[in-house]
Amino acid sequence: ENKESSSPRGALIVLEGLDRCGKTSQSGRLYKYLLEQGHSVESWRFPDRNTGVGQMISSYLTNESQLEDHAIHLLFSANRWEKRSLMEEKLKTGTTLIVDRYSYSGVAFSSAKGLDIGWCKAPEIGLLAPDLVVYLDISPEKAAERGGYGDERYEQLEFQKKVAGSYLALRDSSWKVIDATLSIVDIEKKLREVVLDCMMTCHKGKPLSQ
Ligand code: DGP
Ligand code: NA
Ligand code: NA
Repeated sequence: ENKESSSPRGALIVLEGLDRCGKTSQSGRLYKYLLEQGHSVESWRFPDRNTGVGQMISSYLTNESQLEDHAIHLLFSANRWEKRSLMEEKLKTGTTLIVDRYSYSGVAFSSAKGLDIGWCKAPEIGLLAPDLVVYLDISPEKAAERGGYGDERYEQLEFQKKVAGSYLALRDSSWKVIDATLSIVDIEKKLREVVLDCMMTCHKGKPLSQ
């Protein structure tokens, strides 16, 4: 029997939410936990600021450069495309990926600027489909209270309100929504539950899709 095709694949787990919803620290905690449990797992994030495209995105986000709204949208998307083949390879060889932001951020943030939602979705077609999307739910007002926003371009209450509306429109019944105002430990517990359940389904042979 072919070893590679019979070994269980990894799961593509995506965390989404407004800025300061706690996504980044929860993905770190989840990563540590899965590693300790002996799983093959990696923690990823988008934008990945380490690539050439990622550096252009980073200077846009820190207001060091200006880019037309459609142009930056396509760069964010390109940043996901440039990691696609590595992503597929990792998943197929059994590594679970915990990904902090993905295509949904792309669509939510750009459509919040008023770009057509269909146009926003188009460049994401053909990227790998997540096995699980977890949305850490917090109101824009509560998020803004959390130690204040940094200096980055999108970290403003009025804009985050629009992003929240976009996420609400994007959500479907497959998303797992976790109340991001619960304690860190309670969020972590709920997150582990939905993630372990998803990993089990992937191990059982649920195919990877686009
Ligand atoms: P983060 O590194 O997670 O703080 O993300 C940086 C900021 O960029 C954050 O405000 C969310 C936003 N963002 C992430 N992905 C995309 C995307 O694909 N398109 C747009 N327009 N914004 C994004
Ligand atoms: Na941010
Ligand atoms: Na973040």
